[in-house]
Amino acid sequence: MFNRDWKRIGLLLGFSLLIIIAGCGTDKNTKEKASDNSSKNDADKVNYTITGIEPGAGIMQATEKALKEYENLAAGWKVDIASTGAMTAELSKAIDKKKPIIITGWTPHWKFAKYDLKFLEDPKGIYGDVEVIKTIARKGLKEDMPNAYQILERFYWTPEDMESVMLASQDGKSMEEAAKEWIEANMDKIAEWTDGVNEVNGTAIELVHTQWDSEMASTNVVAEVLRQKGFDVKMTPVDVAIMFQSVAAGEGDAAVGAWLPATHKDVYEKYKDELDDLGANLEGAKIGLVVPIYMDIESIEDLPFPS
Ligand code: PBE
Repeated sequence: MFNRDWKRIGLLLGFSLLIIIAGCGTDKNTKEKASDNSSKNDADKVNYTITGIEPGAGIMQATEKALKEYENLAAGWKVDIASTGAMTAELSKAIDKKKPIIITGWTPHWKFAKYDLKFLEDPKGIYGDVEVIKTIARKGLKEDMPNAYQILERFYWTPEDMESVMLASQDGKSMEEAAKEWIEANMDKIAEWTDGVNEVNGTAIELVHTQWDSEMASTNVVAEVLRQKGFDVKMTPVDVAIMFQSVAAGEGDAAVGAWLPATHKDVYEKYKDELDDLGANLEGAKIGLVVPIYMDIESIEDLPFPS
């Protein structure tokens, strides 16, 4: 009697376990299918198109490379050349409607504070790893303007510092105003950069910079610190390639927006012997393909082949 009952319970248990396992199996298969379908649907909806930014950006060059080197992308994906403003407008529209979108994205940038976004994994390493933003100067600046050089060489801040300036400007302040306010609130940091640096009387210095928010923030902060030491600072907006070329040619005095070792690799390699590399002014930058977290995709490799 005892034995028979246990056998029955055992049988029942075994049977239910089987059902559970089978259930899990089915569940998993349907889930996988659903996910395949949803990434296919998403890809159809975005027309197999990545929303890009300005053609001169390092991230656009990397994306062209990704479009060649990932088989699935090479099979017919495209990147839209646009502007950062158009890209963030598209992003905001998509997120409002919970629609799919794939952008060329980077951090530090306010979009990560404003929206829930994720980088797609990049198993081929096309977009590089976490990188730094470097300060570069023309050869001879150290001798010609030792005071400015010292400040430029010491300029170092965190992604959070940069983000707070970018967010203040995003909230409607001019970048110059946002930079001034950040400086007032961070006099201890400024003191580290300027300690022992002599004031000058109107020496002219030219900073060349790209016009992304990150570089508008850093360049405005450094420009203001230099102004407070008596420099007459000119800020010249240029393209990535011109930023390096101008500093290498000794036309621009310095720049604080060199994203390395990945984003600006090619142009840096071209000019590195003709310029002075002052090292990182920020650590923890990154570029890649970015999507809203509600999209069911984790890796560039899993973007579907166009059919
Ligand atoms: N960015 C922002 C630039 C550098 C700063 C990542 C869009 C780029 O060259 O790609």
